[in-house]
Amino acid sequence: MRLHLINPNSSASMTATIARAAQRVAAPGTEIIGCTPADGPASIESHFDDAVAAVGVCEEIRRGETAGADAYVIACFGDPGLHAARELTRAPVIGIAQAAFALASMVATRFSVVTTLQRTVIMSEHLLHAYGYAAQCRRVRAAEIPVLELEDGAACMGRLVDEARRARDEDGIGAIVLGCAGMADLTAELGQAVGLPVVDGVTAAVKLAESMHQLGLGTSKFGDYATPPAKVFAGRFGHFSS
Ligand code: 2AL
Repeated sequence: MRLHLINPNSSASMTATIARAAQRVAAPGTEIIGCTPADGPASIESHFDDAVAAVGVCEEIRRGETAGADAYVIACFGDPGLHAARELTRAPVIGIAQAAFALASMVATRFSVVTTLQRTVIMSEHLLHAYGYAAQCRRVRAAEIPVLELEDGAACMGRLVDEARRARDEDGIGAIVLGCAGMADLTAELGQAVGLPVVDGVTAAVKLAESMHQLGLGTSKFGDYATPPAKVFAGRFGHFSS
């Protein structure tokens, strides 16, 4: 199985970190192909970053369709471009936020999210409502760590542990969801420090993608995930014309 792991931001070193975490949990027959968009923001920490990154994600799906991808993971906690990406393929497309919420809701009735910057909290809250998990999430907390600082995991661990312990002690929860793909390699250490199940969306999404592939479950082409109507795109989006 060829799993295209799309890091929607343009930081290749972060793609490598995410791909290593994915490879550690992947089944022997799963090939993880880390993809970094050529164009886009270095990190995704605002609605603007999210909107621009979504185009890069769509471009990576189009590339993946030519390369023979069997499944895609969108490895940013805002799930940028998820619905658009699903329109462009019959393969499963998993967003790490939706994957993490799904698994967290099966190990605990209540969970909290520990994410990066306070300004991204609303983005996670919007997704919780959109996906139907708002009732199970007690709180989305920010550790005030810029995304690219996560590349030095040791320097961030103290702030993440402090926020996760506050969630454990104050929120009445049974599990914690990590709110950034760049936290994927810190999951086990955080779980040990906090003593609760810690759900990372990257690894959750990889295992869900493998399950869907094995079950023969792809993205429906019946309804709104059908291929978008052919039309002309102007200017620098001309390559989307069909
Ligand atoms: C993220 C993420 O997962 N990747 C990125 O660039 N930004 N999420 C976040 N909450 O800041």
